[in-house]
Amino acid sequence: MNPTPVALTIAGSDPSGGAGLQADLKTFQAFGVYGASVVSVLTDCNTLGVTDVHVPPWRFLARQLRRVCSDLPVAAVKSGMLFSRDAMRLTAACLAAEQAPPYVLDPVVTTRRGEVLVDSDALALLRQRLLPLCDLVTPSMPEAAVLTDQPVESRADIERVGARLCELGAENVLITGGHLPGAQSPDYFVGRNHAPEWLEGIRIPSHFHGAGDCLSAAVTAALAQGHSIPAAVRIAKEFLNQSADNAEPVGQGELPMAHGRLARCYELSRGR
Ligand code: PXL
Repeated sequence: MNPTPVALTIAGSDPSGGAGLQADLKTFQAFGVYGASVVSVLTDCNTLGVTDVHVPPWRFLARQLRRVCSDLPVAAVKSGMLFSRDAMRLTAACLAAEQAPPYVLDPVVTTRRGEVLVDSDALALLRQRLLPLCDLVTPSMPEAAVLTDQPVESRADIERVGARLCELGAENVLITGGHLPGAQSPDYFVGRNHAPEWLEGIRIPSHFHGAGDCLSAAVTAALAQGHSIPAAVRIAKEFLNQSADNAEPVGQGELPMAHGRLARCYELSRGR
């Protein structure tokens, strides 16, 4: 019998459980993938927003990374809210190793409400060190705008900054189009070896908490299972649609995704 694949998230903690490493672990679980989590930062956050951030000492993060990576056979890694320069530097050092597993970079730098989730001096490091290391980067439109320093409001803007993110070193880019006006909510997928492609989708008219985390975690889980990047992107998009469709208002603000109730996706991803 094949052992259960292991996926690692290096991410922030969301105590309300809808975003951050908690969302990642729930998503890994839904795929039947064993989830490990290294905590980069702690947030004071719920479905209504983020009010505070606590950064643990960098040595503690370094120790967590060493302990987990020297123990578990990690088959795929994602990073989420790293926040600080130190967390980015340590993540880059960990992923620059020769035998590093596939790496999905969720560039968590801002929320839909405009809350800033990155230290002001850390953005350059994200661009310079992490983008060139990743196999896939998964920005929302506002995140793509921050990363490229260009406005992202239309499909044409998305196509332009998608090419720019490849130039900056990303192997593959998936920009989510949830902030486009209208009834459609397409995602744009482009890679160095992948012709640009719009993955069409219908907007589900709610505001979600942790949707981007769920998407990048689902890609990571599918990669840990051995899928190619294009296949993992398709599986993840389907997972996201289902978890959005099944989302319920658990708290008083945005809807957390329904990661936990989607065991069927796991079967889908294994069957492909
Ligand atoms: O969804 C972005 C995000 C990622 N990580 C953490 C968060 C949030 C948004 O609230 O709190 C820890």
